[in-house]
Amino acid sequence: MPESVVGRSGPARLVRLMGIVNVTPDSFSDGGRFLSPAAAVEHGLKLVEQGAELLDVGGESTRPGATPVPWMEELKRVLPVVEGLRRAAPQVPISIDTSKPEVARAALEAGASVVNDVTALGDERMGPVVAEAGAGVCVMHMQGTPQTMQHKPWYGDVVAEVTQSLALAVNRAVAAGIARDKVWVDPGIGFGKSMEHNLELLRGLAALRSLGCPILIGTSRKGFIGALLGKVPPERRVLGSAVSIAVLASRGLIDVARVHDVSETREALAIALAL
Ligand code: HH2
Repeated sequence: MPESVVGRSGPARLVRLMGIVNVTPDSFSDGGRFLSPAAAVEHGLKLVEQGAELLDVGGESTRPGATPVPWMEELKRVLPVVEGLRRAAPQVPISIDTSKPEVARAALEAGASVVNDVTALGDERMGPVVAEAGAGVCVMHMQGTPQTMQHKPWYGDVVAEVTQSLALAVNRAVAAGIARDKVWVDPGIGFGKSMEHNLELLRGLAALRSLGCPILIGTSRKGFIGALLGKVPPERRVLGSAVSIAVLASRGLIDVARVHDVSETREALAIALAL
């Protein structure tokens, strides 16, 4: 590899883009836009055209203060979308963004192959559901719950504590029977973290490499980007989000980026990796 693509923390590497398909009325940046299954499927297909290699379908907002959704309602939102995407784009892997085993099981049966669990297998029934399906899992770090997480997040050493917590989550996944090479880790940007915590984590992301799992990152349109740019709303955080992914990729720190804006991120990545 030429010297010029070797970043501070390791060689730049290709990053897979996970396109976000939120089927919710209240997501922080795209809530209510894709409520009908047809609109959500169409959006997912557009993201694939733009370069998404996998799609993350979610039916419950986890923004700070979000109201939890009963599993039957969540399932009603996501199932037709998973089924529709499976039919329309059978080659594209689908991940289901849920922490509820009932929703995960149905989505896996309908063709999803990854469970994106922001509670890192918080419900002890989740691990076996993923294992029985032979599926993959993304375990994400969160301090508290979406209802409480931004009240007063506190850490002694945020990088060490998140790494340790994710190590335990990986062990839980493997103990439940999930193949180790199907476990991804995610530090959970914005989930029980202040702006400084988010920045420290992103700067120290190399520590997560010690876990030996692919690293997924979700900076897309998040609050810390809005704050860095001077309190701009989610729809004006596109460029900042793309830059965050390009910088992390050029340092070789991430493997999968969960993004709303696939085209823009892909362009930023193309330049960052070429340089
Ligand atoms: N962020 C959100 C939701 N799911 N999953 C992972 N693994 N990592 C993340 O950073 C992550 C996630 C929140 O973003 P979004 O889905 O756009 O908003 P909402 O939760 O309001 O639907």
